[in-house]
Amino acid sequence: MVRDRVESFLKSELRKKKALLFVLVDSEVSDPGTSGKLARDVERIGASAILVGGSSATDQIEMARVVKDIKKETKIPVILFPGNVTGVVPNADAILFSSLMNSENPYFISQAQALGAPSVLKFGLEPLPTAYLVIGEGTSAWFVGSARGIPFEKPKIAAAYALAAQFLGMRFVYLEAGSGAKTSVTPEMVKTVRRTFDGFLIVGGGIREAKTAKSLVRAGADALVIGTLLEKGGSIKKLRDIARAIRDK
Ligand code: 1GP
Repeated sequence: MVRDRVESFLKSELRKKKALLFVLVDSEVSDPGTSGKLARDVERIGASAILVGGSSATDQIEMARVVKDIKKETKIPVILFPGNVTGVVPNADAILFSSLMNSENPYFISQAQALGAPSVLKFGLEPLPTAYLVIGEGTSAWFVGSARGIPFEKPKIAAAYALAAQFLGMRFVYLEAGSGAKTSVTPEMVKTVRRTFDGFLIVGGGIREAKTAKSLVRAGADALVIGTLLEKGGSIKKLRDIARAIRDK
């Protein structure tokens, strides 16, 4: 029933590429009818997965429609990226089954997960056990998730959370600067987390330049998430540059 197809796929991709590109589609920002085309474009560029969700996406009907549109157009996995129980919808391949470990509200650490888990099972979504760590302050993820943001200049704190996540059996860590963040997580933080955490390390928030992407991968990121860059008819060309910069071993 619960399989590990997506996790195995990501691992096999990682054997071929230096790092993977995940594209985030916020179902409430994407224009209706365009998500399928966007998915096709990003698959061609070499994205390994499409994430659907985000902390401000709450309309389940819209989200389910976007997932269906994307599934029709692509072969790469569609992975839900829920900000709440409303982020659990059918027809996706997997879900970042995340605990916002540095939230001040237990709801985002374990209660939403308990409320959402039965639907994850019912919809046959593959749960990818993820420690979601919010870095810095002032973003939607930080506000909505009641996070006590880990300061950008405190990489050891992030590493301690990542190690705790590993001890708890989580196989994914997501270092999140927040969608549209002014600056991304620092390579220094990625490097410090990489030294202690040996699972799959995802980094996202505020990545807009190939140069930044490259430095994060060099520091040890396994996958980068790009969202805002592509919103509102954003730049596919820039995404292609990023994909090239992080792909080659
Ligand atoms: C947000 O990490 C993702 O959850 C992507 O961030 O929108 O800044 O690319 P951007």
